[in-house]
Amino acid sequence: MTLRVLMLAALAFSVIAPAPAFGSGIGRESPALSAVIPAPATVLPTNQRFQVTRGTGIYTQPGSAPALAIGEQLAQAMRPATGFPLPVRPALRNGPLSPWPSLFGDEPAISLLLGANDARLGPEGYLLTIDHTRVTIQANAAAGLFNGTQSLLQLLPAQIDAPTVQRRRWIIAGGSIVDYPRFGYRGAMLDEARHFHTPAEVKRYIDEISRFKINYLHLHLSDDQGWRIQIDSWPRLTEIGGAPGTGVDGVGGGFLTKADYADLVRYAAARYVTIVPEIDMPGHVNAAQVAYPSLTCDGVAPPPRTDTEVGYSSLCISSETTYRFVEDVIRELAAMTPGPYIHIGGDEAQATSPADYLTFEQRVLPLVAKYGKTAYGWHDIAQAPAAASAVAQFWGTGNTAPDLVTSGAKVVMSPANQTYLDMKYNEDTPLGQDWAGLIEVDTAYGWDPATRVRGVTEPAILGVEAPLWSETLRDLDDIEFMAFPRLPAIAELGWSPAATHSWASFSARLGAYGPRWEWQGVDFYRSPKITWS
Ligand code: TNX
Repeated sequence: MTLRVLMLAALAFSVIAPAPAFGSGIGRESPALSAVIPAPATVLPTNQRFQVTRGTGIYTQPGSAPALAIGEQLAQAMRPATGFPLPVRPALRNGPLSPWPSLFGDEPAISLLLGANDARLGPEGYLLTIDHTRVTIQANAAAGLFNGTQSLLQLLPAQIDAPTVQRRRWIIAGGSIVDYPRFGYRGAMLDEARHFHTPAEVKRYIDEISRFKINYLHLHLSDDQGWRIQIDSWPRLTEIGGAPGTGVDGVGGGFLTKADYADLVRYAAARYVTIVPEIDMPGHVNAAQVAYPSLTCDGVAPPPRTDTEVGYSSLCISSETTYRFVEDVIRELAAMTPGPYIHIGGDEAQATSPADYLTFEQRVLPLVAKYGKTAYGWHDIAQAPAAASAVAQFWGTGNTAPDLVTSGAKVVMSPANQTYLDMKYNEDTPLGQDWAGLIEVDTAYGWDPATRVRGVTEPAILGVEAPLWSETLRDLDDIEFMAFPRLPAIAELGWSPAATHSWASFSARLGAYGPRWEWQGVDFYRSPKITWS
């Protein structure tokens, strides 16, 4: 009773508290409910609208620490620009059909509730309903709530991403969204080997990709130039392979300690992104051989390399030292990785004979399972029968891959001429390569994962991934310029139902997204294919 009176007093105070001087253009810049990238499965607008005010609270599923954490993340995303307190508290009452979250009666509220108990949604889907009194996100699991909050943020005016208070009204279009992913794996890959990117840069990239419901970040942690992850049983890998000057052109260097890696895993998990570590083998191992000459067949250390050639190094397939090394690395990686996958590379092994390649993969693929993880590799691994229980990442440019079709492996689609974020946009792009072609944003968007490779159909496909190789990319601005706006195109192919696929719709939504990247300080490519707001 007393509590109720106090609450009413608080509500009254919030009503009479001095209102901020709002600017003109009320509601004008609120996106339509259909503005979200990637496109939701179903969008049903109404003519209602919800206004976030100084009195708005965020209410979360009682007893759920993840829901409370997601509520706090949502509040943190909304506080700087609104200047509102947006208190986050567990809801008192709730139910899947009648979410009634608040202590305050009909105070405007945003509620994040679990127990949606809706089979369509799976673990990552959500229902978002918006009317004039409340915004409700319901999901079966926390990942779905997080995804719902990412959609909600895109429904606020673009200024929501501004770092300082913006005087305007925060109106959200009314209606409902039912949303869930087409594929469970929607990845981005970052090459840490060619140029090392610091944990702070990787975190920022995680922030940027998770806005588009990307749920895996694949880190390419070793290559000919450098070795970027601490392995206790082979310490020279990072002492030498991560030393200053080990980046392409002798620039940079560095590596992740186990503590750095654990911190990244945690940071990613809080954004519902799972880290997939890759150690590339049997090729792309020059840095490891510089550190440990016993990994060559003749025991002679090769010179360190900071050029961008590929296909010249190979582990010694007939040597037991090789397998001791590989097993140590896989064991340590598996122990530090909570996610289900360990990526063992397997691409461009031109310095390994075909017979040796098969011998190697037949022996190494099962080692990943031995340490409780699913083996994942570039599509070349599909030649090995042991790849039947693995995941193979298609990185070709053609539309055939016979080994992939017969192998039984699950497939992640990364066709190089559509998803490679290190390809130039056009001939004049100052960064990037062009061996797989020039990739404008319409090319990145213009394909279907389920028809891309003959015989690899929807049931075999785990998802899509957009790799970003970093031979030419040094800092976060470079990464952002190559990833955006192409990464959202790949995210939409992975998330949205095929029936929603429309360049007209996507390009319009992308154009309207531009101001968000500007407020976020993301250095995106202003593609001439898009009419930017
Ligand atoms: C090919 S695609 C590679 C990488 C390069 C990339 C540059 C693949 C599996 N291997 O070693 O960095 O091209 O675009």
